Amino acid sequence: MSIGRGALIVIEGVDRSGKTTQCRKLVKSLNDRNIRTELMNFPDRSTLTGELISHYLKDKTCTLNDKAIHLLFSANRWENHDKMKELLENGCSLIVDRYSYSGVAFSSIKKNMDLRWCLQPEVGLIKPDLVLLMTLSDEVMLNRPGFGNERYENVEMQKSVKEVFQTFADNEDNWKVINAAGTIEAVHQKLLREIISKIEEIGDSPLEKL
Ligand code: T5A
Ligand code: NA
Repeated sequence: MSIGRGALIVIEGVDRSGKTTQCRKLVKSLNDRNIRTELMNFPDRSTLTGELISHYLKDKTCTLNDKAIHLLFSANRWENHDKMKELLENGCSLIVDRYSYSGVAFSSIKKNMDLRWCLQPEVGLIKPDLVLLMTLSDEVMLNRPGFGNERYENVEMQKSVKEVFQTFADNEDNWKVINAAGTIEAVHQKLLREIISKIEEIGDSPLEKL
């Protein structure tokens, strides 16, 4: 495979759809095929903004203005922007566990939060070459281990988030919907196929911005 720039691949989906499980496997499979790839995830809880975000998610009594937490999630992506750009330009592909779309989906469904306002702080971040949306029925989602521990992990909110994601999938370029209900291995193979064909397609096309 020629050494062009890396591809920016984003995995989105409701909570517990298996994003983190799949992202880890994808990075391994791509590196095994000599496609240099790194894993990133948002929120990145290891940074200063990430610590605040993690506290907000874990402690449901913590009150924070909805716009303020939205901007923190966005700042958390901007903190990683330069590093992402450099890796991509140096030929390293990135598998990213959640990105701006989670930011917009989870905030815009809140009362008095406007979708257009929510999109603004994301403008200028690197545009993904491919967004893979993992979908799951409500029943399967609720039966996955760990659901319900953090803020936002409730059925009502997840249903609304799902609708926002579907709207993105219907209207944006480069989105593919993947049924996440199969076995881990079956879902992995579907995702891997899409990613490899995207990497072959992008060649040396310039990075774009949101
Ligand atoms: N958020 C995020 C915002 O509000 N704004 C933002 O800008 C961003 C980026 C935390 C929250 O932050 C919100 C969204 C979230 O509510 P997070 O840290 O990504 O985001 O959330 P996590 O809790 O870490 O991850 P999720 O709940 O989203 O789970 P995943 O990653 O989708 O699922 P995963 O891989 O951890 O798997 C869940 C369980 O299911 C099993 C796994 O073993 C695991 O036990 N599993 C399967 N079981 C059966 N069949 C399969 N195919 C399976 N795949 C996985
Ligand atoms: Na996750």
